[in-house]
Amino acid sequence: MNKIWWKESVVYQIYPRSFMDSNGDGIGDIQGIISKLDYLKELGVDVIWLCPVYESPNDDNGYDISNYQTIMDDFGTLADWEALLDGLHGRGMKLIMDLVVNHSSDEHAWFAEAKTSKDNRYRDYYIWRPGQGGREPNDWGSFFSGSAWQYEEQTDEYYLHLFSKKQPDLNWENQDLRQEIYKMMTWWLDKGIDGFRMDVINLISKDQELPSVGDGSSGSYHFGGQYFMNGPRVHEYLQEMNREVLSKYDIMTVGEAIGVTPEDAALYVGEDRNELNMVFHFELMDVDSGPGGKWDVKPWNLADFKRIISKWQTGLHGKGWNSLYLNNHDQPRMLSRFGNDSTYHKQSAKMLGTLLHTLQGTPYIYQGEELGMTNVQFNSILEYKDIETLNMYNEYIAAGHDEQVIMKSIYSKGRDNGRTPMQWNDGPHAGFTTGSPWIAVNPNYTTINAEQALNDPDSIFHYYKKLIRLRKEHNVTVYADYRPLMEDDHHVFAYVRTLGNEQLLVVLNFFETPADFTLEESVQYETKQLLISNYEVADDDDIRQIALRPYEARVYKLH
Ligand code: ISL
Ligand code: CA
Repeated sequence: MNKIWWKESVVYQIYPRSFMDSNGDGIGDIQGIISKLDYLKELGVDVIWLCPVYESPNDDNGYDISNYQTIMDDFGTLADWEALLDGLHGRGMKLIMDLVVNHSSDEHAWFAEAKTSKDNRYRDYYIWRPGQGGREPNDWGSFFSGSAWQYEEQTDEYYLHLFSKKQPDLNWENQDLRQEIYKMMTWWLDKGIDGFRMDVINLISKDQELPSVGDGSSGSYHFGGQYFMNGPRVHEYLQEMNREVLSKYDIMTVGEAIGVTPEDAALYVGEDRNELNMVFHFELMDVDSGPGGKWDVKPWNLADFKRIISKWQTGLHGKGWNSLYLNNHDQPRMLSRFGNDSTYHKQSAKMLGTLLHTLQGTPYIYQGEELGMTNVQFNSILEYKDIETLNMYNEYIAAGHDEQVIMKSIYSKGRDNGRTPMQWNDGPHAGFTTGSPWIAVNPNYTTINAEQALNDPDSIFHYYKKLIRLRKEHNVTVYADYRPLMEDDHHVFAYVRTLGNEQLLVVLNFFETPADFTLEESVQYETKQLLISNYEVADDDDIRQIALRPYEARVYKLH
């Protein structure tokens, strides 16, 4: 057992725009976060992952960066940011920053230069190609709808943008660009940050042929992932980054990695690879996507859900470390998606939280999850702000899809579900702002809010606090291996984790219907200790056979 601080940490993700507004302009900001540091300390999290706070025209809420070394005006100043870092460190917490270097903003000074002429010294920081027969250089579609190429009149060429057209992809083939990025990362690390979350980091190396996916006959755009996911030079780049920057600091790194399998992931996080510490994979987030992708919503089932988790738990065991998350700023709220956000609000939120904190890996809590915040259903598309959602809506409407069907998929998958303001209390705008919020507050703030949760000893918040504490008190919750139980059962998710002579038994009823759990004979023990549960449980309860109540969760330590 190789003890490492980031394996024992619980991370809390902050989406600054929606966390807390300090000055009444309706936009969350750094001083707002500072005013809530005691709340975070009370919860007990160890590390804060701060989504981008850099200068940005906000085409994609800060994921389009126009200056990597200044703070966005909406959020405050560099002095505010330093006060945040000090405030966290002073309370024994750490800070990791979002690193968005697959692309920059088209308003970044590099791009402003690059587009002026083919021989500009920054031209090659981006990916330019001439058109093909009056069309784009290839048939790749953007993640945010339409072509992945944008025509630039001035030089009569197209540039690649896997995301919005205001997010041109950076050309990692260019060594000067890579050095600029390493210099920038070093600048932040020297300020004392504790690591990076790296945005879509497995997309930075593109197949230099940039081949089309189809044969051109359909005229439509296709997902070109095979040519840029885990591309030819990605590991070379990350090893270079590690050698020149990361290895010089005691930090943690987590890379967002689209379309990776556990085998791919092992190449990024393998302990002998000198690349990253963890990746975020998407397999679980795709469990309710049909063949048409994320907007093609299909019902998920527990068998698939368990299989994916088991595959990652066993696939990386002994090779590299897992990251654990059930939602974030790009995903619907976990409770509305995998739990029950009405009748069993509290029970199912606690059940999901139990899963998150009792697997092998580092748990990531997304802001509001600890309160049981839910998805939102705005009546009109005009209330939605997210570029991915709005572009999809416009494209589908233009293609003649039914508006109600589109709205339904937005209700279940839209990113704004996770971006409504934090619900601090039952006052106006949930106490998030004294002004008018940039995106509407979820109307359920009158019952779901932090003030209420802090005052209720039985709240989701207090349960999360206990889960986090358990990870500190029992090494078995962090380091133990994982073995699934009742694998084919469609209602119960159960597993046992073993570290030396200690075992952790986790039993979760994933649904409203009562379900039976049977502990297989192979799991032997002399004493049992109930570590946490979301219902009252008698001390002498027989764990060989449990009649589980709706969304019941129990964790035992066995000796
Ligand atoms: O979840 C997704 C799949 O449809 C996308 O919403 C998301 O764009 C993708 O997961 C990549 O996410 C990251 O990079 C994007 C940014 O919009 C996301 O917020 C970020 O997490 C581009 O920087
Ligand atoms: Ca503000």
